[in-house]
Amino acid sequence: MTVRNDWTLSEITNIFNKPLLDLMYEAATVHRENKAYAEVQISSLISIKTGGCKEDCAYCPQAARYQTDIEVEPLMTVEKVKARAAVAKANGASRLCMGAAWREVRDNKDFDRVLEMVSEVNDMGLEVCCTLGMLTYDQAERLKAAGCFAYNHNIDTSSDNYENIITTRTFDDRINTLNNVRKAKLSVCCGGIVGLGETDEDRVKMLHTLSTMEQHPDSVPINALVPVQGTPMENNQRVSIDEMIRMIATARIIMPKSVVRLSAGRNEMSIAEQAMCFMAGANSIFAGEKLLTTPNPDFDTDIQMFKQLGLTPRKAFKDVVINTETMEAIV
Ligand code: SAM
Ligand code: DTB
Ligand code: SF4
Repeated sequence: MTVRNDWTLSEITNIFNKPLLDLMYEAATVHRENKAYAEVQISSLISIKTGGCKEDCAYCPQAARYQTDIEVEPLMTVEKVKARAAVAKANGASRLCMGAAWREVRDNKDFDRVLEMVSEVNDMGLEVCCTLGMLTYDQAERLKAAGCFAYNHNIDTSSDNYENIITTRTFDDRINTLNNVRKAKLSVCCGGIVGLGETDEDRVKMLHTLSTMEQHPDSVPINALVPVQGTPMENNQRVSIDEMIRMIATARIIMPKSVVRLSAGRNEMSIAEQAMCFMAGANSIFAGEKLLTTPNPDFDTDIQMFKQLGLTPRKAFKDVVINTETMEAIV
């Protein structure tokens, strides 16, 4: 399986616009070159600090400037995070992703507490992922040293559409954080959202940015917008299943070795619809009854779906190579 970083916009456009069943078939064929195609990574999310965010991301219920029903909550205690991590692990999760409604990380007591959470959850044998906003290289290194495995920072949409969605930080700020994450040898989790009012051209451009990175993101979350009352996107039309399949299948074909995550939006999907996404190459989900603030299928529902579809949960730290000199994970 060759991994290419030189995709052109026209090549991706041609793939993206194939008749849906041809596109699915091609993506499924690429996916089946991976021996473990029926393995799906289960990642569980915890919102460790909720609401009151200064940013203006138009999709986000946690932005302070929008009148949503979200209750602002301070940074969780380490004990509470550990308890939630234990429940996630008992339900088959191999990764725990901790999200904070921050614009960026600051070097203060809160960050020290996050580092403690990271270390404790890593000691429980779970892959720790954090999504805390913008990060300097030094902060990325501190996370890595504490036992953090991955960092999620999405580009969200195309560079052209970006200013219509967020004005309080730039597309280049995002890329800068992603470079810091990569340089600190954290696993890179980076994807975006569909349903923000973007065009198909924007979707292709977003996939082009991801697939022409020097190294593809190790995981690529594809979120369907969850429209939340009070946000500027509250009345956006729901993303249809064929649009999700098209994104997932194209991502699978152009980034064949990355984990593609069927992310936000599963609560509104039937098992048959999700099955088509797995067929089209999705091999990860967020599980647990809440994403960060919005509903998601509960663990039992997903365990049932795995049984029905013959899927198995992927083990933590699978395929991770350890440098025996430094004992560091090579990602
Ligand atoms: N504050 C940090 C940041 O923005 O990087 C971390 C948390 S933020 C909520 C993580 C990601 O969640 C966003 O980049 C966006 O892609 C996704 N997200 C937020 N609200 C969403 C919504 N309503 N529907 C779908 N995805 C959403
Ligand atoms: C990602 O790509 N999706 C997750 C995670 N990374 C942090 C977040 C989805 C949030 C959906 C809206 C909410 O629950 O607040
Ligand atoms: Fe804040 Fe992140 Fe929500 Fe943007 S997406 S408003 S940065 S919590």
